[in-house]
Amino acid sequence: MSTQIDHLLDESRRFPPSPEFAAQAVATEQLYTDAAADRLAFWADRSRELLHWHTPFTRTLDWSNPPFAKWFDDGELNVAYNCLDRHVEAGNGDRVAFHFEGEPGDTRTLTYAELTAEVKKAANVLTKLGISAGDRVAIYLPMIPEAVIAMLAVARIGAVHSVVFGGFSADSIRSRIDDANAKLVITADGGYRKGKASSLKPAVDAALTGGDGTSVEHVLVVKRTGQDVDWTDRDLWWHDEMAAAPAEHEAQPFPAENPLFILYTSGTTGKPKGILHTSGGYLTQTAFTTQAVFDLHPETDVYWCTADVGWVTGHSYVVYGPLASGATQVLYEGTPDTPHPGRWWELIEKYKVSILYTAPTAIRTFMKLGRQIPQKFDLSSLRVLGSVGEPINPEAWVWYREVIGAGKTPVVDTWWQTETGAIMVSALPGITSLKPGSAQVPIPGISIDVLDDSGTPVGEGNGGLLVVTEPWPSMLRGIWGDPDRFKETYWEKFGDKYFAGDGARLDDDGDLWLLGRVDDVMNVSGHRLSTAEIESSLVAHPLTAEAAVVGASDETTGQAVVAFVIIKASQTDAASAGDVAEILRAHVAQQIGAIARPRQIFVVNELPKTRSGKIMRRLLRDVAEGREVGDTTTLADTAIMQVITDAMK
Ligand code: 6R9
Repeated sequence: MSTQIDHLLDESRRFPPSPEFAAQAVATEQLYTDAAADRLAFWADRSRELLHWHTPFTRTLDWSNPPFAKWFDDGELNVAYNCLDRHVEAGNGDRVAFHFEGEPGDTRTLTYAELTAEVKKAANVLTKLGISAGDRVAIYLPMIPEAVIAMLAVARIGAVHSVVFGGFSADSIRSRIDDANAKLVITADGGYRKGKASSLKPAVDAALTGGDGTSVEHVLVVKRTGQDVDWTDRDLWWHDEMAAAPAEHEAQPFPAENPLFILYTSGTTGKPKGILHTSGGYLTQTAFTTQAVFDLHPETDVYWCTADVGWVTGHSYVVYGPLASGATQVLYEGTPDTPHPGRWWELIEKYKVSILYTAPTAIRTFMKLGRQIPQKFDLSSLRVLGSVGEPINPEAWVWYREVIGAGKTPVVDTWWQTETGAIMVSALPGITSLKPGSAQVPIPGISIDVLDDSGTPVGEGNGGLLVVTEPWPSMLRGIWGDPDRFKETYWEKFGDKYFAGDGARLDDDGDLWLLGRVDDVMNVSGHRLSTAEIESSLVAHPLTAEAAVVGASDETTGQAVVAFVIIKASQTDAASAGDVAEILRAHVAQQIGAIARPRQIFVVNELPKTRSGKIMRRLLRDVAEGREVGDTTTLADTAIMQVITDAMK
């Protein structure tokens, strides 16, 4: 890691904004000045300017009971009204909200008026099914318009959605439904991925059978692929319910701190954390950052964030931020390489996309395929490019700008997390002189620092731990049902400062370089996975005695899951090492989801442990990355690494 960082810090290329871009930019220097003068007044101004408040707020921040923040808490608003009706009322009902493109090539255009009408009907369906404010609704859908409609309908009636990524398994759905006591699940028969129909409903069916019963009363099923599905008494077709639902629905105001959604994310222990976000502060910061960071001009831009709504990026930068801003978006269901490796570029040409927001793992994949593929398409509509999910290495950054952005578009590298709800660190196009590989500076109104282990700021030129030093509007309000874990995970280390779990370095200009997680959380293709969660899945299999999982660096996905397992003595004859690896890879995919499937599994006789019994993952990472094994002096058995390395030859 350290040689890589030294190399990064040698990066001397700079890309100042062009005068033409700066002249038309949404963000101005004044934002930094205002935020520095009075941070709370700055956010109050943004909130009043960007949102419609049914009842205006008079209090900006209540931090009397840290770390439980309340923003704008005496105000009332309706999140869906802010994303829909008000644009229609302002005369923009005919503006396209979504250009939807299914993987097989089917398309659907939804204007703001049409999207509003769909959400009103869906809100009536939910009410008829007994859902009211505060109830939890699980959503397990492909990237189709109904995913957005379902989320907004839940928000419209003041209920709480918990979106479960469509790639997750029945067990993952079950644990999320149980943790939040969801009353309703919204799913589909299936969706299109990699050129074929893949099923979704069977996973929901499996999640709802067995165990001690479930809180779920109904399952609402969108017909997407038309494949056969099993049917039970609790199931209802989405299209039947929508056809029968009244068209009118008036959005009621809810308090600013009304819960909006729960989104589960990996922590350092096995159990995913239900990150809770609320309404007014979250919508303020997602709307502000959509406009300032991506330089969104909603009348003329076509914006495409490629994230799935199952991840926080899809929540904040497909649904809430862009819709609150009145943006026109592209929504694409499928994989980037179906039916051909130029599909994304074809979509950009077709819809004249001007703002593209995607992840480094995708950019690196395209780099490997070669520039001749994007060069076949007209990408001249692009004017801003964004990156999120993991550090973007300078070479990928420069390729992105040169090949996709014709050597002229700003590239903004945006650092944030499920917990932060919205972008926290990013250049602002039109203002910042860009530095490839660095996320650069906190956005206006956000206070970030880098501390050493004892809590002292490291200062420029040094590395340490990234913290947020002041509460921010879109911050998580807690972990669902577990206030103690919320305090322990994020606040215990530095008292009054939010500990993000990322290492970072401040360079001599004061720009931030993100260095990856400092805990046992991996980042695979921009998705967070916990080593502990995959280890517990592996040891749950009858073949496995012990398991250790590490994130090994991977050219394409950033990190890849590599597992070391010890097979139970009673099972060693049962299967060959090769078979064992295959069986266990399939097992993890089935238990957690395909994204967690280990790239490699090594069967070993022992694991390297300290005298206190902690697995030394650092050493296993050396092995997995093909490096010379580092310092083994704290191992209980110093010979063990030699045995493991030999066994892998
Ligand atoms: C939005 C999102 C959060 C973790 C975060 C960090 C990594 C995200 C990054 C980045 C370097 C960036 N991360 N953006 N690292 N540069 N621009 O990805 O949320 O899934 O919760 O992941 O991702 O390690 O802590 P989430």
